[in-house]
Amino acid sequence: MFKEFIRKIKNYNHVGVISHIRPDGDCISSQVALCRWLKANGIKTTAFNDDDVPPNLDWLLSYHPVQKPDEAIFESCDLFIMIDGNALSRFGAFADWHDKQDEKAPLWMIDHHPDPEDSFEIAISVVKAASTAELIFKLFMESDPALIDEEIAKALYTGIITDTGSLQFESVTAETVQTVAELLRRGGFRPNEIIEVIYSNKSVEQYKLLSEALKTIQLFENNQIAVMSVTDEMLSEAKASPADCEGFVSYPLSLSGIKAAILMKDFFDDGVRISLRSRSDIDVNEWARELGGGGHKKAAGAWHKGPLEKTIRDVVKIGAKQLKNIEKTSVL
Ligand SMILES: [Mn+2]
Repeated sequence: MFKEFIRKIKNYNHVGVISHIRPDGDCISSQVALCRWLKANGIKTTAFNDDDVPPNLDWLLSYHPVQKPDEAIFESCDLFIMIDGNALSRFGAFADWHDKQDEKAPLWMIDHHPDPEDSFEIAISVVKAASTAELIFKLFMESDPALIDEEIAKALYTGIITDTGSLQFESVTAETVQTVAELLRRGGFRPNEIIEVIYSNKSVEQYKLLSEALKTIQLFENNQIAVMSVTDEMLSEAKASPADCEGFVSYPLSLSGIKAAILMKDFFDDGVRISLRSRSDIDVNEWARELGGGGHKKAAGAWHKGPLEKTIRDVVKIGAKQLKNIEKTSVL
C-alpha cells in the first residue's frame, strides 16, 4: 500500500504534515505518528493545524508538536502530506496559501473518507479502513515495525478508539481489532490508561448542557429520525463551551428504533452546524452532501444558514426522502 510512498519520500527534505480543521483524535494521532516516522527516517517535518487540539488529546503533542499555520515554514517545505481528509478545503489556512502559490509543492494524502479529490500526487485513500491511524500503522509495518514504540502505539491506539466509538462502529473489522492487539503488544500499555484520559474528563458544565440538550430532542418520520439542538442561550446558561457538545449526538442515536440522529449546533454567526449519524441503511454522507457537507456513511457533517427551525425542517426533509427510497427498494 505504501511502496511508492516509502520509495519517493526519500526525495524530500522538509515535509509539512497537515491535519484537518477542528481536529479529532484520529487526525492528531495519525499526524503525530507520521511525523515520528518521518523523523526516524531522517526527514525533517513540521506539523500544522488551524485549530487548538481538544484538551483531552493535548498529551499527544508531547510526542510531536503541532503548530499553527506559518507561511514562512510552508515556504521551506518541499512536500505536504494531508492527514484524515480528502478535500483541500478541509485543511484551512494551508489550502488558501497553497492555492496562491505559482510553483506548487506536491500534495500527498493519507485518508479513509469516501470520494477523494484528485489534487493529490500520491493518495493513500482506503475507504474501508475504520481510521486513518490504521493506515499509519500499515506504513510502519511495511517499512520498519520496530519503530513502533510505546508512544507511537498509544497515539495510533487513540486514533482507532476515537474514530470507531471505542471499537463499536460498523466500520470495525477483524483487521482493526488485530491492529489494536498489535498496538497493545508493542506498546506495553493497558486500554484503561488511554480511555480514562480521553473520556473521563467531563465537567459539571458539560453535564448541565447535556441535560438541557436532552430536553430538545424531537422525533420525525414515525420516530425514525431524532434531532437534538444546542443553542447559544443554552451554552451561556450552562457556562459551557462549544467543545462540550462533543459526543452529544450519541444520545438521540441510541433511542430505540432510531435510524438517524442529528445534532444542531446553533451558536455560530454564520449558520447552524449539523452533525449527522446513522444507525441504518441511511447514508448520511449522501445526506450531508445535499447540504454541501460530507463525511462517512454513518457519520457526516454540514452547515445550514439557519434559522434553526428552518434548518431542522430542511434537513429532516432530505432524510425523509432517503428513508422513502430505502423503503421502496426493500419492497422491490
Ligand atoms: Mn478519521
